[in-house]
Amino acid sequence: MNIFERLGCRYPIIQGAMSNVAFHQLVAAVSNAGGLGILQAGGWNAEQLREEVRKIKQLTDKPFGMNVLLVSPHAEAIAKMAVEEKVPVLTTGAGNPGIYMKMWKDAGIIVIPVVPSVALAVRMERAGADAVICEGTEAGGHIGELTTLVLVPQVVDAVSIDVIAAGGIADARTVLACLALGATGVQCGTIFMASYECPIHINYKQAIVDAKDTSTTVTGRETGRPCRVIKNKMSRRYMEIVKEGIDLDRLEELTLGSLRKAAVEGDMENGSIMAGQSAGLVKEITSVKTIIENLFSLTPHIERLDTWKR
Ligand code: TUI
Repeated sequence: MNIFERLGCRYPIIQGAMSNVAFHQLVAAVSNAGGLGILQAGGWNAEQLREEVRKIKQLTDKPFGMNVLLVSPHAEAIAKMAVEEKVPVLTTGAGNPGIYMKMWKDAGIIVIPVVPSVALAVRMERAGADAVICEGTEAGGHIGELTTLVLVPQVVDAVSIDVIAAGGIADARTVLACLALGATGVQCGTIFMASYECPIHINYKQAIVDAKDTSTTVTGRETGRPCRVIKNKMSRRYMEIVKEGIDLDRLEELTLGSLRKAAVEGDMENGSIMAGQSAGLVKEITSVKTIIENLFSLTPHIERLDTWKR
């Protein structure tokens, strides 16, 4: 049984844990539609997230998950809260979750780290991960170097746990392509922002729909914190500051509140509009259920594809 069958998900899809975006409304909608909704953890503390977990449990009886953003100052408290609240699935981002693995596995939690390389995927399998999410550089937000197309098959060859593809997936063709690469399923973020249920400002959703192939750029390569965003006044300002010399404190100050500014206030000039390259494939704002059904409209033979894998 693959990881989605073990969980009882109708569709092999995870909703990415987008910071300041993926709150209880979106998570519950995705899980209720047959996918696996994941609660974001960026910038929130353990007690705020505990409330969100409890709201999700009221809205769905389906499995859901939470992300632990390993660079967060609250990571340790959030890691413990997940055990106390019996969160069924954890994904991790922006680091190596090795120090928490034993605690989570002892608690019976399914752990699915995001990995940007073969080496980390292999290390995660040895540490007891149930599956890995291979996120290509097409994805939005904090990213690695490799594309989904080259990362996924190399990880599929290197590990025997399930591999979930992420980065650049926003229609039925891109889902099918990932399954052909040997992925068990996909993780999508950007397309779920353009849903009725996603609790972000309408301007942010519209920016995703309006985006074309070349609308995103990567800020922060020079500082070692690459982050994909939709180009705007804010991304240009960030690049100007980097040119003036890298002042990490100044850049941190600029970025920290800016994602919230875009997602909550709808400020498309001074906000940081994190999104993946797949925004160019997103054509409308619709329901989570319609999004998922469209993504899987070319995979009626999904079982057969699965047997190709190894
Ligand atoms: O985490 C993401 N995407 C994100 S997080 C975010 S908010 C943020 N807040 C504060 C600082 C940084 C970001 C916006 N977007 N995706 C998962 C992801 N994980 N992408 C890349 C990685 C990654 C990178 C290095 C995972 C592991 C890793 O390991 C390095 C090591 O320790 O070996």
